[in-house]
Amino acid sequence: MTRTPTRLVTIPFSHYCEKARWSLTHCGVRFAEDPHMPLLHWLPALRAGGGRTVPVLVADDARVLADSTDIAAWADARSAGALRREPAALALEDDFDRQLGPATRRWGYQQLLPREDLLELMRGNVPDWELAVLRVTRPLATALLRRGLEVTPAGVARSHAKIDAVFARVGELLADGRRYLTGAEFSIADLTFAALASPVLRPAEVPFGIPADLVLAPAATAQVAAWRATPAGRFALDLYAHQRGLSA
Ligand SMILES: N[C@@H](CCC(=O)N[C@@H](CS)C(=O)NCC(=O)O)C(=O)O
Repeated sequence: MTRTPTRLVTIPFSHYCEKARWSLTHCGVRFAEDPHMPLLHWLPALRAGGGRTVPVLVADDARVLADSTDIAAWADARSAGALRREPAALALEDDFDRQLGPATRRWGYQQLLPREDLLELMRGNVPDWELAVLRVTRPLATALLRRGLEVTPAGVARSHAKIDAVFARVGELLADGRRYLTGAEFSIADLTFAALASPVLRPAEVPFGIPADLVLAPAATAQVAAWRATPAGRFALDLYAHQRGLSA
């Protein structure tokens, strides 16, 4: 059988895509990224055999995985267990996927959607024609994203409270001095927490997407600094500094 290189269809600044990307890197799986803008990712995702969301992985054996959790499990199986996935870690992964991911995404979009420079920031990361289409359709695209992701004052306030609650729970876990969330070893729980917290912590080591040094509005900048200063925020930033580039 002819094998084509493993391909990851993404939105470059999506944190679920970052979770999949980090899992693949950690497990030493080589892949090519196929990045697209939100809304325009639908067609490539569907064409790849996935659904409406990214990441979608098309493996070199033509297998298709359309969820970051499945991609992490697949990467781990390929690398004979490089990514620890014991039941406690999987339970935390699932909780972060359900609670933290949607909340940090909503908070991030609240900062980004009003920005005139968002499209230019993505130049070089996605096909140019996608930027041209979104430039012309920007009001409609923005309205669709706001409605689809519930980026409203009430939605953002709820998400802010949820992020605080998840960060507090992570802080409680770490309070006994453990190195990682489930004990002495780095696991999928740690990776998932850091990746899904990245839109509100903005670590410099995220390899693709919104530049970490992009200046946000003063209130958002202050909020990022406050989240960074929490035990959970410091923990995630430390994971990015020391684990993000490493294969197991
Ligand atoms: N449970 C999925 C969630 C993926 C997800 O929500 N992806 C977002 C990007 S952050 C997406 O593709 N949204 C597009 C849409 O819903 O149309 C996973 O872990 O892969």
